[in-house]
Amino acid sequence: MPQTPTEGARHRATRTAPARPARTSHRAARIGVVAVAACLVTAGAFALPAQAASTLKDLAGANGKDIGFALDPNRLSESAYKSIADSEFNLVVPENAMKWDTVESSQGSFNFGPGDQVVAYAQQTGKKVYGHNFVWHQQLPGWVQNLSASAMKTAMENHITAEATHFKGKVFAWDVVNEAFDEDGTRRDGSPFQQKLGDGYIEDAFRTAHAADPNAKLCYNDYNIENIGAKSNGVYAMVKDFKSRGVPIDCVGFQSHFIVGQIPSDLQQNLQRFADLGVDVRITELDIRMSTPATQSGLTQQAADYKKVAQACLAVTRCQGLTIWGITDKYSWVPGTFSGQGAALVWDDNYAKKPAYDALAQALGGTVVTTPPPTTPVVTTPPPTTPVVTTPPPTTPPPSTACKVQYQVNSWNTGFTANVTITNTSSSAINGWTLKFTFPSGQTITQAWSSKASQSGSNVTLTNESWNGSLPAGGNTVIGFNGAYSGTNTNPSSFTLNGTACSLG
Ligand code: 9MR
Repeated sequence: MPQTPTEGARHRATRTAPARPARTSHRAARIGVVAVAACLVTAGAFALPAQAASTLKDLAGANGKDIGFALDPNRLSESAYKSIADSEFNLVVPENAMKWDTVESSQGSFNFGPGDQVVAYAQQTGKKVYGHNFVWHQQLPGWVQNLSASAMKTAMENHITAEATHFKGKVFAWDVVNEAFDEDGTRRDGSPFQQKLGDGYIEDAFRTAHAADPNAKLCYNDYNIENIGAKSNGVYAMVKDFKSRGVPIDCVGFQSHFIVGQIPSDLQQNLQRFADLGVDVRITELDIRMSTPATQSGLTQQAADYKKVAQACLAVTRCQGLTIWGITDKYSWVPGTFSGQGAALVWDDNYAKKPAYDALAQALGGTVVTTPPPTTPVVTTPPPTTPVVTTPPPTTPPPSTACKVQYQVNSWNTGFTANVTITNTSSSAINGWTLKFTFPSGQTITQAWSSKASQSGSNVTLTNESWNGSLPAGGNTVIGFNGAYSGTNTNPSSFTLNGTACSLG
């Protein structure tokens, strides 16, 4: 089937195709915003999306989803980059550090240094590492391309075995094969693996990776497969075939290099049909580009688009999360590939949050704070003849703590991330809180965020930070921590807040 202009426009592999203008007009986007703004004004409310207190990591974690970014370890020396990387994400993907040209630029000589740096950073900051990638026709050293068929098969198997073995237990999932399909849904003719080894190389790659690291999740990753169409149908047929024959495939990555206003309307449906084959799905390389310089309406449309993508993933149980292909527009791959386009990420060139940040946070459940309309104070002046009655000062009832705790955990190997939502279910505000619980199976906290943690034996005490100590009646806060365990990771069965037992839920 012929390549559609939309598909061609979405990715740099077809960068000669002119990028189509966004389907949703800027005018439509403006009307949308005005309508929302008018509605908020009418209700006497203002929106503080994304509540300064919650990071994307807190919010995604509370939904049991990963929120990742493509990391260039060389950028960590920049404090603004590092501070966003540290606080906003619970997963990293090495943007280039684990690709073939870095890892094995000459045959049999392995350089895991850059990948090790990514792993070390992830371990220090409590993030999972998603490996990218073993087999791809790009960033592939010339020596591989020049091999005979049988030598290439051996080289591919050796490469996968060496890399999977080196990172075993440190990388929880891998893009085993990347971008192996053409736009018409057939195997990519331009891949040297396809040319020399034929269709069977993909299956061989998955079986080899599984033999080297049986615990790693093994994924197929591609672009322009986010909609239901010729290309995604080709991948779908392969996954279905693999599942029916027991080829070890666990997941499919949808890169999602989008253009503003062109998020496929069937994204969720497409993710779901893959999930229904019995694989996990994931948005793996999200960015949403526009013509530069960015306009306000472009940024507004982009925010709506980021939200749509997050909502599609949230709506699919097997969608493991979203990974954004970088942090700041300053270092995105887009302008270097698509001339005149960029501004595709969530932080701008100066690391300021773009509207897309709040939109993502809201999609992930960030609170919108609404303030009731101001009520006109009723001034009552006592009539002059009324005798002055001295009323004793009202006695303040002792503050009652009633609370609900939701404990959500995401475990891997011997580590886990827990997100704990504390809700004040009483009718008065709580000012300052201490949450206590006991770990039932010897877990230890290695790093906590949004609270101060201390642990004595199995007893854990978490106290509020200065910014989340006040919980209005009905209000909540999400805190989290990483931990280590061995054997089982049983959830704590009860929690107290300021000494009072909380309900669970
Ligand atoms: O972002 C990556 C960029 O730094 C590299 O120069 C480029 C090389 O082709 O690869 C970029 O990442 C790609 C990813 O590995 C696979 N999907 C498409 C991404 C954007 O090109």
